[in-house]
Amino acid sequence: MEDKKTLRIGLIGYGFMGRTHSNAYKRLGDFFPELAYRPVLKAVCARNEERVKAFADQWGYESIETDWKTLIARDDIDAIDICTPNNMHAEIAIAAAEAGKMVLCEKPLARTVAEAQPMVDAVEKAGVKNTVWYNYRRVPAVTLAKQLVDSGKLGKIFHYRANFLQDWTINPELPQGGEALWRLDNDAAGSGVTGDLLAHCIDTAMWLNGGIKDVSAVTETFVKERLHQSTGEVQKVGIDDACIFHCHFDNGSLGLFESTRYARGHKALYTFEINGEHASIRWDLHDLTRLEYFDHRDDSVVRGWRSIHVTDGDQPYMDKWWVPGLSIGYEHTFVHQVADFLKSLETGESCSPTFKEAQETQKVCEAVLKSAESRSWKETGVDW
Ligand code: SOE
Repeated sequence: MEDKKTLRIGLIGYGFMGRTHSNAYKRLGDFFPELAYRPVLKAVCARNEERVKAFADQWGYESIETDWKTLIARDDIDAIDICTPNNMHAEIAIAAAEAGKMVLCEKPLARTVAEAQPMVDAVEKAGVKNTVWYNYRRVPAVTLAKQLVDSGKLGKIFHYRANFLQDWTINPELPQGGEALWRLDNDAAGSGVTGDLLAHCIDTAMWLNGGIKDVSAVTETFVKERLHQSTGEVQKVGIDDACIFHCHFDNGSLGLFESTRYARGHKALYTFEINGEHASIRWDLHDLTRLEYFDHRDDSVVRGWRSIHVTDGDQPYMDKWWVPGLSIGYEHTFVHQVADFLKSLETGESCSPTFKEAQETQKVCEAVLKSAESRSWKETGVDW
């Protein structure tokens, strides 16, 4: 164990995502013992000293900082992990790269394409490893979907359909801004469901089905004003509460995407379906272990949708966990991303999605918002 190389982590932000990443670093060594590197929880940083200390004690961080600039200046930190609200990603990531640190950044990369570009430039100029936590790619069933598409089993793709539905902001009394509710504040988040939820769908979609060429979108903000927690005043809501768009992919297929935080009864219903000339696949986050598959080439008397329980050792990532038939869940997707990041340190390859790849998702998000605003089709400019 101790002859392993270490990756000393400095985590910034201790909200929900800070917990998912911390859990991943802690679990890694137990399930991926073959990796040459192991993460070390060196420091966690947040403004509130008492609370960051409590977080460090709970999750086993060796030290705390209350100023991210001090954290970045430390020479006992190799990688900065950014789990702050979106409006802080750029400044921190650029400073970290300039200080020669590797950077792992929560999604979306930034609020806009313009804000993300200097982040891409900074990591490339510094030559530091970087990745963006689009974790759903690393659900074993989703990675299996990628293998099936890449193998050509589906044939020519005609349709890509994705939804990400939630219902947690229906209450108009819910304030915007502040610690747990910054996702409702346009200044902090950059957008609503487009950057928060559709960004996941777009990342997966382009990974599975290639670049998105152009988009036509509609957005809606159902609750127009909310109390702002920082100012204490009722303020206009700037985020999109719901967004629907359709698009052309570079490969000629059509895409249809919908996201909302107003779908009563749905908590995090991320689903996608791909229809190809020979076969179709579909996946559902609420039943994330399963990949549904239909193959028209099957013998007609037994032809039908099959539900593949992705738990066998020859299926993606599953040789690392239990025995066939026993499931893993949401938190493991982050463990897989850490494993792939550490592996990339060994191989010298990049850990996808890199900042550069995540910038392509930003381009689609921005085209979607511009399309909705102008009520017209927009080219994305994506180079996939
Ligand atoms: C929002 O509720 C949220 O937590 C997103 O920010 C995450 O990226 C998504 O995975 C689950 O929903």
